[in-house]
Amino acid sequence: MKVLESDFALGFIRMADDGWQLGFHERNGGNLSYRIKPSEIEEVREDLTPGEWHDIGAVAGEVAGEYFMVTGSGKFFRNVALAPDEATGIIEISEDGAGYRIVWGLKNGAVPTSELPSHLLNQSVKKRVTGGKSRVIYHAHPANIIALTFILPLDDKIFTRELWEMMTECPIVFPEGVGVVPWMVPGGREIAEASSRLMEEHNAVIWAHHGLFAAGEDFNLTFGLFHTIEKAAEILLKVMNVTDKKRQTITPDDLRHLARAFNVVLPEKYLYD
Ligand code: 2HA
Ligand code: ZN
Repeated sequence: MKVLESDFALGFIRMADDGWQLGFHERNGGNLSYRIKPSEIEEVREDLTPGEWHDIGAVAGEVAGEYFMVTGSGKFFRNVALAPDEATGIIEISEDGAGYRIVWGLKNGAVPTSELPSHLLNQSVKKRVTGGKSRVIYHAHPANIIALTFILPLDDKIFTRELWEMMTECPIVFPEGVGVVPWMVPGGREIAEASSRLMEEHNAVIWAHHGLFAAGEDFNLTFGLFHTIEKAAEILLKVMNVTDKKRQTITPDDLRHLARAFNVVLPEKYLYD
C-alpha cells in the first residue's frame, strides 16, 4: 500500500496536527519521530525509494537498521496534514547506526529534523529500557512548561513534585517523574546525550527555556503524556499568578495513598516534606 494509506502514517499526521491545534508549534517549532514496526514497513515497501546515505552526527546503535517516520527540518507542523510528503518522511538507519537515508517523503530536498541526534539517541534508550515497546518521541515548545523554567529551580525533584500536585492524575500518568536539562545549544550531540541519559529513567524531559520531550509506546500515550504535563504547568502558573503560597495541596502521604490505590511506584525521592 501507499505510505499515506497506512495507519502509522495517518496516526503520525493526526498527532502532528493535534500539536499544532493546541499551540505547541509556532513556525517550525517542534519535531516528531516514530519507530516503524517491521510489519508496517513491509506493508508500504512498494512505495519506498532509497536515496543517498548521510551522517547522523551521533551513533544510535540500538536502532541500527530500523525505519523511522520523522518531521523535516524547518518544516511547519501546521503544514503536515496538508503536505505530509514534504513536511515529513521515512528514513532508514544504517547497520552501524551512524548514517541514515531517506526512503520516502521529505520532497524537494528536505532533510530530517534538526533534532535528529536527540530523537535517535532517545529512541535508542527508550527501546532498550522498555524491551522494544517505546516507539514515539515528541518534542514541542509548550508555553506553560517553558515559563516554569524561568521560575522553578532546574531540578527534577522540584519540577516533578510541583507538577504532580497540580492534578490528581499526574502521578499516575508519569510516576517516574520528569527530567530537566539546563539551557544548552539545541540540535547537537551534547544536548542529545544529556536528554537520553535522563530518558533512562523518565518518559518526559524538559529543556530549560526551550520545550519538552516526551516518549511513549504509541501516539495516544505520548501525546497524552505531553498534554498532561503542559496542562499541569498551566494550572501551576494560574496558582502562582494569584499567590506564592498554596493554602492546601496533595501531600506526600496523599501521594503514597494514591500510589497504593492505583498500583504505581512513586520514588520516595519525590515525596520530600
Ligand atoms: O525548530 O524545535 O529544537 C525545531 C526545534 C528545534
Ligand atoms: Zn525545539
